Amino acid sequence: MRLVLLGAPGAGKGTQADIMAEEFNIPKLSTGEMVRAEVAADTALGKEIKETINKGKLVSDSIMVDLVKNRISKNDCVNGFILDGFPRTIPQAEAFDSLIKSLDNQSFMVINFAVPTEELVKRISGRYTCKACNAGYHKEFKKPIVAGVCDKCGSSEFVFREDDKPEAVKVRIDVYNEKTAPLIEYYKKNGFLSEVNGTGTIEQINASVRALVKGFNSGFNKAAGEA
Ligand code: G5P
Ligand code: MG
Repeated sequence: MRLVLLGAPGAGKGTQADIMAEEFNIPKLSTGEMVRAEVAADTALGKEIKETINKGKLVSDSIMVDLVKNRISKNDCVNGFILDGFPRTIPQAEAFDSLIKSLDNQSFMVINFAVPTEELVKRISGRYTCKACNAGYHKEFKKPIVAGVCDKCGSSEFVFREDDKPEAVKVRIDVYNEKTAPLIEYYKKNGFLSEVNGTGTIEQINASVRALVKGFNSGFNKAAGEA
């Protein structure tokens, strides 16, 4: 299964990608995590893009397309993957279409999470992640089972994202509206788009995502069987 998750900053892409990746045993390819890892490791690329990311702006299309191309060519992607945060501009979507065509032209599903801006800000302002394993939490919506201890790895060190500061969040939302929101129309036109009302609990949104994926997979298997 190939799944592309679209949505504004804080819409829940990463949260749902983690759940679905575990359930389907396919990797989550988060371009945000990829670029943050470059910054944390202080690589040449990390140095080049650090300021852009921290200010809430987009990294260039050519860098992002190369990162994704490389990542998708790895063996663990042969049975599918979940893209979280890519594509994010029309040129990235076009490059992704070409990449899929050059691979095997197998269809993919796009799910867009629609969440009102005030809710996005609430989600982002309460978010924190485990420093050791990157598991995501929220002060109100997703607390660890044992306070102060990561559910996944037991670490007690947590971090906040530099680009979750209010000035950068405002830029990220503006950039989303200008560059990424047009992808909704792009994928509507080619018929790949499904939409989820992203307001609710994580479990409620997950139930909607699962229902859509189930429908897509059964249609896909039927088509494959008929071919
Ligand atoms: P990222 O890392 O892709 P954004 O801005 O697209 O960053 P972000 O902020 O990571 O997206 P998300 O993944 O959609 O948001 O949201 P999330 O973390 O799952 O959820 C947010 C919070 O709400 C969490 O605390 C969670 O617990 C809670 N929550 C989640 N779901 C629900 C729900 O259903 N209900 C409730 N009540 N709560 C919920 O990109 C970062 C930067 O990297 C660069 C750019 O600089 C970008 O700004 N970058 C790229 N640049 C160019 N092109 C690309 N393709 C790029 N990709 C990354
Ligand atoms: Mg995310």
